[in-house]
Formats: sequence, C-alpha cells, structure tokens
Amino acid sequence: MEKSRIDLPIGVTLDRFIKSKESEYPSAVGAFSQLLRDIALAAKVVNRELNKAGLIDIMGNVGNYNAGGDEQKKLDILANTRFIRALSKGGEVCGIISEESESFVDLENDGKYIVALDPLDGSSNIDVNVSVGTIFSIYKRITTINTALTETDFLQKGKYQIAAGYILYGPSSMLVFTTGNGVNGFTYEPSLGEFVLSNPNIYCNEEGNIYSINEGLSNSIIDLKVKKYIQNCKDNEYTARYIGSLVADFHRNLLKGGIYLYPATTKYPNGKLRLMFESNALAFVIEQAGGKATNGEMDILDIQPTTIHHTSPLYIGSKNMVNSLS
Ligand code: P6P
Repeated sequence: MEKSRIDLPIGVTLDRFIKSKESEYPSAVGAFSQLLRDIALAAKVVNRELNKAGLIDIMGNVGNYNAGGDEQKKLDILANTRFIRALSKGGEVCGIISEESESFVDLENDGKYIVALDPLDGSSNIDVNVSVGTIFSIYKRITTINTALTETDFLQKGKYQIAAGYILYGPSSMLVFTTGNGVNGFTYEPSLGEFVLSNPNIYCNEEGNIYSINEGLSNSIIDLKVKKYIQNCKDNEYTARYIGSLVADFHRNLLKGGIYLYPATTKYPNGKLRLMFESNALAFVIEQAGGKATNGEMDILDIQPTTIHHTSPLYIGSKNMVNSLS
C-alpha cells in the first residue's frame, strides 16, 4: 500500500547535507558551510519577493543599464542587494563581483572567499512570469588576508572555483550546486522554509536531442560551424527549446540532455554571456555532471578573464553534443 504523506520522511535538508559533507573540506572549519547557508537564505528571500512581484510595485525597469548593457529591472537591484547583504553578514566573504555592479565590492573583512554573482539572470522575463535564476561562483581569495583586495582576486579562471551553482525560481524553486564532488539539487519547500534534497548526484546524458538557441540570431551568427550544427539539429528533427532564461534552459538540458548555444554574433562579436557571472559557474556544474562547456575553441573553465565583465561565446550541455560542435 502507498505510504501516506505523514509516513514519508521530510528528506535531507540542505543544512543536514552540508553538515554531512563537511568532512570533505576539513580546512573549511564551517566557514564554507556557513557561506552556502547564506546563499540559500538570500535565495529564500528573493524567492519570496518574486512570488509576490505581480502584487506590489517591484516589477518594471529602473531606467539604468548594467555594465553588460542590459536594462536593469527593479528586481535585478533587489536581488543584488539581498545577496550582497546576506554574503556580507557572515564574514566568510571578503569580496563580491556582480553582473549588476560596475566593479568589485571589497567587504573589508578577513574572509577568505570571493563570490561572483548574476543575482537575477533572465530578468527580462520577470514581467511576463517566466522562470528566472541566480547564478553564483565561489573562489578563494588570492591576495593576503587583511590587505586591500585587487582585481587579481577576481580575475580567476573558472577551474579555480571551489563551488558553484544556481537557484532556479520556477514552478518550484531549486538550488543546484557542486563543490567539486558531483552535483546535487534541492527543491524549496516553502511551508518548511527549507531546501530539501530532491535530485542527488545529477548526471547529464552524454547524448541529447534538445538544442537551445535564439533562432532570431541565425543571420547574425559569425561562426559557420555553428550554423551547420543548427542545420544538423533540424535535419535530425531535434527539439528546439529556448526560454530566454539561461538558468531555465540549462537546468532542463542538464536533466534531460541537450545543448545551449550562445555564439558570437554581429551584435555581440565576443559573445553576450558573462564568463564570471554566468558561464564559469554553469561550466563547473555541467562538467561535474559529466557534460561539457566550451567557447568553441577551449573549455570555459580554462579561459583567463581580462575584465570582470568578460564575455565569451558559450556552448554547454551534453558532452557528445558539445564535442560535435567544437
Ligand atoms: P537573447 C538573459 O539576459 C541572458 O543572459 C540569458 O539568461 C539568456 O539565455 C540570454 O541572455 C537571452 O539572450 O539575446 O536571446 O535575448
């Protein structure tokens, strides 16, 4: 007989999961665990704001543009503020870079971690109630603690991330992250205020038949091999799925197999997506899940950023699909 909900265990909460994994990071002495908890707390707050966005005056634009040229939404600013506040409180993080901030934020403390954030990716979809996400990367500070931070601390290759992940604010909200030992997904249970382990040890199929690209860009794609690849997807009758929120498209392809492509175009000759705020984190996750992420020439995680707002083409998802493109 099927168990009633009463008999079912609540499951492994994020706190319990982090505690159980602390043995993998003896050097973290709990600071790293607290940092993950701070990210989860900020995610809960942003999730709450998004859920009522249609009811209070926090939708729409603020009339500014961020360093990447994206029009800033009120919720971009709200999410940025919430995450920076949550990460500042704990003391584990000494510096933050954000897609929504021109330069780095020095928190002037003796924390040993650096965080790179896209506080609300896909925010152009918010006003039409489509899923959006937060993307984060965690690095160790390079310069000596208690000295002024420099750009060197932030311009690190993605392969030096110690953790990365994303929050998907969707029909149910999820936190998916890696600390270099596989990828785990947690579903938010609002009645408990807890993220509960729902997708342990996520693995991305090496093959897939979903491709995600803005077909409207077809005539402005610079790289001919991308045009040929897209035509090949159509010849094989693959499924085209493009939400316009990277986190949502990435998450679907992670679970079902597939490839997301944002090539260099005449409008974005160096690519549109931000290496430090979007691509590095998702590249770490996909590689830990058995997938692959490149810029068409090299692995995303090996790219040396030249500025904190560095952009590059991004091809990410099922290993064999990305390999057949490169
Ligand atoms: P386009 C959102 O601005 C974003 O960074 C990703 O979330 C999304 O996949 C992409 O840009 C959408 O860009 O040019 O297709 O509107």
